[in-house]
Amino acid sequence: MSFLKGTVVSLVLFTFSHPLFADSLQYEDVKATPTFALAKMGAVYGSFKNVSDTPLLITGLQVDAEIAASVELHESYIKDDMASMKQLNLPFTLAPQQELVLRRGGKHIMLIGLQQPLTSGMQFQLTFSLQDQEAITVPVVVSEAVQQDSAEHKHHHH
Ligand SMILES: [Cu+2]
Repeated sequence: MSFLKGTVVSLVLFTFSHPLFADSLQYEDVKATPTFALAKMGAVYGSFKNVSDTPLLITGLQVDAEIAASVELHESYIKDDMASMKQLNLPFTLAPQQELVLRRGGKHIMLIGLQQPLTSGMQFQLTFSLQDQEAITVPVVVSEAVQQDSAEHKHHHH
């Protein structure tokens, strides 16, 4: 009955990504960078916007155990000409209409304890736990084409 099983799985995924939840958190360009074979960490970039009228609290981040052991929100910074990064504590609050842009050299989502290298074209799910709301599962594609922390950062505003 593998056909039936497949159907159930797709229904579950559909439920989690139902447009209903896009009412509060919208996302775009969610991508992870490819890693080298023995990498233990990977980064996810993209844009996340609270399009609701109330603050949105991101209380947790999860990824498939087959992808990585844990997920953290990080911020890169330069100190004494050295690039470094720190973990940002959750919950992370997005004010109404506030956008969280994750990009190289800035805030990013860190996958820690990679179980396998991330290769171009791979896809996986990242789950955002939200206070007082259903969790949102966001599809992530592994791609070289991630947002750069540069002036020509081309994000379309409406
Ligand atoms: Cu990091």
